[in-house]
Amino acid sequence: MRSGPNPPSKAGPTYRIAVALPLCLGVLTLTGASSAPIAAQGGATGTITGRVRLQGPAPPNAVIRMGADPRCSRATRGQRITQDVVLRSADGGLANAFVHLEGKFPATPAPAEPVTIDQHNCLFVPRVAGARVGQTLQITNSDPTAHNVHSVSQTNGFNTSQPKQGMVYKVQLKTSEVMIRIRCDIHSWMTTYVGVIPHPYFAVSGADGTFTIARVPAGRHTIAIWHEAPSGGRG
Ligand SMILES: [Cu+2]
Repeated sequence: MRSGPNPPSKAGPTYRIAVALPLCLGVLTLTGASSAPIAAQGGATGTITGRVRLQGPAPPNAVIRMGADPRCSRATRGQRITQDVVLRSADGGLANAFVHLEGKFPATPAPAEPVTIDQHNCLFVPRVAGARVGQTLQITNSDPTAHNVHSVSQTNGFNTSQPKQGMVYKVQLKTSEVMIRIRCDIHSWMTTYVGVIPHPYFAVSGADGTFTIARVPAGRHTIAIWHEAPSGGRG
């Protein structure tokens, strides 16, 4: 693990981080943002970029058998659908890590647009998402079969059926939570996770493991990284 600032640019300092995440929760402390030149700018912000990497080979993802619902089987015929718990790029990048800053930040309004999750071909898409406290989560059933969205959460709980294609469910997320697990009670293999954060400083790592958190206030920050793998998706 290493961290450190690049020379400040017009857009603000950029921090590049390489994180080795051997399939466990990782917490990275980023230092350097509190250096005098940056603090002296007053109100300065910077961009944190990083890459979550998995050392060693990725464990195999289980194949999903959709035979319990012929409509799901038809939609995915000829495809090898897997439970994409660990997605590792050829050079070690780990996708679907939820990265967020810890600590308190000045209050800002949540975005008016919702965070969207689709149920497509009997899978939740995306598998991992992030949202603000107060933001709306919108879940759509795009399949010609019945789904159900059941949040396994104490404070952001919901459980509703979506029996028809095209149905849309909206819910306002009330409290911070890392992570809400949402499942479909009809199709046991369907799982998605949503991290709910009281500030805008979070990201989900992409296919190559990279992430970007923009407009971060100058200072010393701690980054927390969550990944589904420790519980094997059965949390
Ligand atoms: Cu379902």
